[in-house]
This record gives sequence, structure tokens and C-alpha cells, in this order.
Amino acid sequence: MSNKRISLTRYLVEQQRVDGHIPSQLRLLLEVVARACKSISQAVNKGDLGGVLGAATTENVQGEMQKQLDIIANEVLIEANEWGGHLAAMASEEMDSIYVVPNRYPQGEYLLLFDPLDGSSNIDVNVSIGTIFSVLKKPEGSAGVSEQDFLQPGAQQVAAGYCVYGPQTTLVLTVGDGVAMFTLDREQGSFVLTKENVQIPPDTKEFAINMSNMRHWDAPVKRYVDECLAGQEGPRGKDFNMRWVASMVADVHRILTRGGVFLYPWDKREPEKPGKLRLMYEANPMGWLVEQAGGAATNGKQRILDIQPGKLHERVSVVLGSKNEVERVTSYHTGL
Ligand code: P6P
Repeated sequence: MSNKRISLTRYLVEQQRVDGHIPSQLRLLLEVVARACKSISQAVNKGDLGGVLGAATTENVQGEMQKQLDIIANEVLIEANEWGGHLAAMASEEMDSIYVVPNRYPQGEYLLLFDPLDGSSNIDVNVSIGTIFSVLKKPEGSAGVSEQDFLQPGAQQVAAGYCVYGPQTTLVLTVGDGVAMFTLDREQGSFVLTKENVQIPPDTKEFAINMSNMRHWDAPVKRYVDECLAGQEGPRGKDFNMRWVASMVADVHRILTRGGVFLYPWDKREPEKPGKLRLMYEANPMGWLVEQAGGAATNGKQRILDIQPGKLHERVSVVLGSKNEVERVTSYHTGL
């Protein structure tokens, strides 16, 4: 077995040619997104030297102050993808409405959704952040493209992934045939396959949640976390460890790499909102990656990928990771 590492390009060509798994236009789309992530990684890695740390003067659709790098990453993804002929439109956490590919470029059959730089509260303190992306097909027969075309359950995704900008820059991808990881070789300037057929252990001793919100949680979440904290002497009969990076990409990457369960549940702080995280470009892509790696992802009550979106920027509660833990948390909510 050759120990010659294969590039992202070769992996995608083989997924297209050998497995007939992805059409050439989807392969092109994923190569363009990967190149955009390389550019974002370079901007992030410059930090203060690039003069782009700190806040911008604008808010995003969520009412959150944008960081300069949020806006830069968004522009990089738009400019990289709009001319290729593979997309009909894009949607981003950083844009109120969809971005339709301008008439001067050919329209394609895919819809690209992304959180261009997730975890941006960590940018200025040099903690891992990342780009999350999801790919849908434009519904057949619809002339033109509208926001309604994006409102498909996560089970309809044809590709999903993220790029984590940490000690390594690593692209993690699924096209429905398992999860593969590609590490950026900066000397070659290319992503190289470093792990495939990623598997999340079904059990874990590590949970990830923002504990400062404990007094605001619903009873099932409080029960689950209390049992973890009770450790060996408690009902779980084992001690647990806790992690919270406050960057979903970093927390999910740890879970894909060594297992764990991640929770961002509904809480009483903003009771009208189902959760903090966004369904279309955070929970859906991460949920599919986790499922493709043998894990599970629910909103506490139902499979995230089955949720029918009502709005482009709608939020959702998220419980994802090691299958047996996710099933336990979900059973505490449903009583099943
Ligand atoms: P909190 C980052 O802003 C983010 O959207 C996710 O990446 C992360 O998991 C979560 O919010 C962190 O939220 O309330 O702990 O700061």
C-alpha cells in the first residue's frame, strides 16, 4: 500500500470517476470552496500583522457585531464561487438575504450555504475558528432562484463540511460516503488526505456545553449534565470531562476525532428562540458530518436533518456527537 498521500483533487476525482458519487460540477464546487478556505486561512493566520483583527462597524442579520475577518471571509467565498457556473445562489450567516449569481455569469444547479467564519468571538484571542458549508441542489423546474429554494431539510444536502483554522488548517468533508479529513500542506499549497472513514465512538466521557447558562436550562438538559457531574458515584457510574471552546467547528472537530457530546440547548434567556445555533449553515452540515461518522444529531426531540426549515436564518437547539449519549439526552426530552 503506497504511503503516498493523495490530494483533495485526486480524492474528489476518484469519488467522481470510481464511485460515480459526485458529478463534475459538484467536484468543481468543492475544489473552489477548498481554495477559498486556503485564502481565508492565510488571512486568519496573519492575525495582527494583517491589520484585520477586531470589530467591523456593522451588525449581521443576527444582530451580532461583525468582525472584520467575518466580512473578509464572506467576500472571499462569494468572489471565489460566483463565476464558476456551478451555483445558482449562495446564502451566508453574514448576509440578510440570498446572493443570486449575477447574470454576467452562467447559473448552475447548486445552492451553497455557509458560515464564513464561525466562532469569531475567538478570532482576537487566537483560538481555533472555522468555515462551515452546506451544499443543496436547486429544486427542479423552478425558474430563477429564491430563498424558498434553500428551505430544504438537511437530509437533502449533497455535500457538507468545514475548514478548521487551528494548529493545522484541516478541511473535513462528506459527500454522503463517510467523512474524510484533509490537512493543508502549506509547502505544496494543497489539502492532503490525512484521515478517511472517520468514526465517532458511540460512548464517551466528555461533554461540551457552556456551563455558565446552567440556571437557564430546561430540566432534561440539567438532569443530563448533573448526572455527568455526579461521576463515578452517580447514576452514570463513570467520571466525565468537560470541554467548551465556544467555537462549534473546534468542538465538533474534537468530537469527530475522539468522540464526545456537544449541547447548545434552548434556554430561558431568549425563550422565543429555539436555540442559538443556525439550522441551515451550522446544525445541518455538522449534523450530516456527525451522522456520516456514525454519530447522531437531534434538537433534543427530533433528528436535525429531518427539520423542515421555515426561514433561512432560523435557529435550532443542538445535541450531537457520540450516538449513545445523544440518544440518552433525547430520551430525557421525549420520555421514550
Ligand atoms: P457561547 C460561535 O459564536 C457560536 O455560534 C458557535 O461556534 C459556538 O459553539 C457558540 O456560538 C458559542 O456560544 O454562548 O458559548 O459564546
